[in-house]
Amino acid sequence: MTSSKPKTTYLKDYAVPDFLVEKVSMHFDLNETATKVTTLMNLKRNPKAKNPKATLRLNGEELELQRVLLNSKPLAATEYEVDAQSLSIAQVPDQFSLETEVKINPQANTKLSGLYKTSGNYCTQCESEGFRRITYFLDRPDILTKFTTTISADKNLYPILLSNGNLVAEKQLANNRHWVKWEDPSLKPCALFALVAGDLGYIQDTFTTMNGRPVDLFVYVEKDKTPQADYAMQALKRAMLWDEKTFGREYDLNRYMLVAVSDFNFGAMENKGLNIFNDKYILAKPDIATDADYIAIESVIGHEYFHNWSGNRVACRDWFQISLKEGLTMFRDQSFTADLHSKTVKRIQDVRTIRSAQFAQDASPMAHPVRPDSYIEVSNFYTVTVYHKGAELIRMLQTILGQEQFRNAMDLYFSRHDGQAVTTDDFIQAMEDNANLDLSQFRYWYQQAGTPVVDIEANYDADKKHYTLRIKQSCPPTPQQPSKQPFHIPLAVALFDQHGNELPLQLTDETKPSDSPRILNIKTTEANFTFTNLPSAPIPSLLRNFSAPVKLHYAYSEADLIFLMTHDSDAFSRWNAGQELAANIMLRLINAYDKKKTLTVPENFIAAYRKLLTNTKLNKQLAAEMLCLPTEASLYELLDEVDVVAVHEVRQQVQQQLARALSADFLLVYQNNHISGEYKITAEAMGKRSLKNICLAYLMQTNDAQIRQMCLLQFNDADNMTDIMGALTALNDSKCAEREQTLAAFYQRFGQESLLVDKWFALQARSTLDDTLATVKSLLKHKDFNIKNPNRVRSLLGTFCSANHIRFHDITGAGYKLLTDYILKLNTINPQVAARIIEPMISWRKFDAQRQKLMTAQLKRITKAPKLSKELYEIVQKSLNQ
Ligand code: HT7
Ligand code: ZN
Repeated sequence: MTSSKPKTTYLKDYAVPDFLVEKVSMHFDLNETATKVTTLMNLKRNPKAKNPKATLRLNGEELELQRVLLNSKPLAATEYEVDAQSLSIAQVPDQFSLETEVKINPQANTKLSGLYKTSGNYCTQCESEGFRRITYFLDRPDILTKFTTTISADKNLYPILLSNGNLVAEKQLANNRHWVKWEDPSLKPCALFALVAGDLGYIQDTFTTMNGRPVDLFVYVEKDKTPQADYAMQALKRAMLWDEKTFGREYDLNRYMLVAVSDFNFGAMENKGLNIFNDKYILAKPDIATDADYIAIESVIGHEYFHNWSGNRVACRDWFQISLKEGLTMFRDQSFTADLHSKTVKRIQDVRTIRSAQFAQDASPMAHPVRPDSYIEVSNFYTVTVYHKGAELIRMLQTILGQEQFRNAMDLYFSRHDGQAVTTDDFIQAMEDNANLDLSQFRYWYQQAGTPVVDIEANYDADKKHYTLRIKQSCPPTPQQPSKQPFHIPLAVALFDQHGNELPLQLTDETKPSDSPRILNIKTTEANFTFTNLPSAPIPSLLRNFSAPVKLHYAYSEADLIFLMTHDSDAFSRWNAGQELAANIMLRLINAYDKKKTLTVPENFIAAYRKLLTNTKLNKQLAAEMLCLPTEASLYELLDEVDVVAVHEVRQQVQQQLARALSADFLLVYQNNHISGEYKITAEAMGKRSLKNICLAYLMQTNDAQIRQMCLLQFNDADNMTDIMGALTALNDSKCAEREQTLAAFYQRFGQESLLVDKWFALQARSTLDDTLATVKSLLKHKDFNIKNPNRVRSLLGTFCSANHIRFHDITGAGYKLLTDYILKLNTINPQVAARIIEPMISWRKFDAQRQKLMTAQLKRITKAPKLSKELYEIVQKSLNQ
């Protein structure tokens, strides 16, 4: 919290630490309101420090200091200084021990950063700067040290006491308390420290590593939830095996623990050997978790496990380098999911996120490079840009280097920097050194914000049989970066003849054709590529597999897009062509809507959809993806000024016209795929479920009583959550008795399952019915709404504001006011959550004048909050001033 203007931290000011920590021992005497934390560390001056006489300044926040001992001698109050952020000691020798004792209040910690209580258990969250809320320390990621942790607590209330590393001693104490000692042999930053204490249930298993070492695996959950932990355990074992096979990475400790908690600011945290998860990414059984939940659980468990190498053994030097570990680890978890399930479907889903959320961030006042160069509050930079665009950069490197070179370069990176805290430049350097490549221009991807635009024009010369692609790249200005250097863009290209044959690709200066598709490396603002030996004008397939995170402009005709939708040899590109076709048609209709013209979906588009529905050979998951129209958010990215109502109405109209024209086909596909049997998480079974549920959603657009009955039947008969949610989702935008009935039945049946109550809140928040704002207001008063639980806040308020554009952007401004009321409450309760849910309001410049006025009025209201958190200050200030 701050009353004065918060300070900005700049990458250019990075300096090595003045002191190093050789080792640290901590003791936690756990108590709900007054936990005593004793920290003993061995410190020495850093020989590389600029100032050999520097004052020792330890970070610390909301700590009650009890005593300080230097080389075992208590310091007098005059020998140190304490303020709200630090403990400073001016006179220290070159090498010494320092012991501090502080008191903290875990029960009052609603920020969920540091040590806090969740559902009766204790847990910690230290990344990025939570450790300083536990003890005074050099809380920066380039301080790597070895931790020993002892914990004492009431034995009945907290029988399980966990920390990083290996359990080396346990004993019984007086007053029914017990004591444990954990030793972590690895070097780690304090951000990876963890402690968990509680009355938890667990399951146990073993994984034998590629070198034959057994690792004991544990999954800890609330006591009655152990039957829901099996899937997580199996997912962990799959991740461990995959990382050995794909990247040659072996786990290093003897023990690996996962813990599920119900109050968590994020998805999960990769603490060394003791990963802590938001319980929604651990708990699963078919009548609780949807197919999408199962896939997400496996991917998040994989993500945290993969961090053991990318993030923990090779750590970040400073918090500007978050993408070094997050972009890389996200790329690794994306590859894991793609390998275990469908490569195409995974790619489609990831590209959707980039196009709707990341492109939006790149165009927003919070736009920042993958490696930001300044921040006020670092927790604001765990963003879709750092994670998802960061992962795209790694994917481009893999494309540029080729699979084999990339794997070798990864080996070099891991072995060169094992046990170090490094930078994204070090990562690129390893790529360059291994492949003997110059990637200096590629580095701009880390340094420059904004989404590059690639304009392509094609020309066919029938006499010479030449086909030329004229390519231009540009990048719009972003805050602090008015002009940009050209990026190194790998553009994957294939050419097709009229019959759908892929053509050999030979550039004019080449002696023979190369494999298709090929990568055109674009490094300048303008580049021409001329292909030869082409007997007729080809149809180009550009940016295949979304080979770079750019906006591609090429004037495809509708006929070309329909051709690619059916003939492109790459399934991703077939989906992409369908999306582009749909988006073009919808943009035309948005224009017509503004001019009050009738909205008619063209016949050729309906015919293309009919073809999709009647193609029984098409992979069902892909068919389901292809049937989804571009989201409202992705259409926003194609418009200079967003007309919320027009976008919504047009999307609705297109759905309705498709549904009416193709109702018989939708019904047949629904029936053919609505088959019962044992619930399986196979591609085939998931494909059937997603295809039938999307058909059901279309059928509901026909406003037919029989279809509503079908939804009801599916809801009542379903033996799995995917089908239950499929029925509820299909009914969700219709004012009908069946909707009321199923929503009530859902709560009645699952009201005790907190993760399902989240789904129940989210469903209602997402409904486009005109009374949703009122419903949300009343749900905020529901007995199950709890502002201190981030999942609940995200499911109700987060969903309403980020996924229900038409109701959130209500022209009265009531949605903005509601969000602001809660942001102001969350400002003190949990500023990290507040800073997430404010996002839909920060890009107010994209909207019409009236909405702009209403949003800015609410943003200004936030600036007047008496104790505005750094998290909100940074976002609101950037939103209003940039
Ligand atoms: N590395 C983890 C980041 C994280 C985090 C950051 C800020 C505030 C709270 C947080 N909880 C977890 C998560 C990950 O990417 O694996
Ligand atoms: Zn991560």
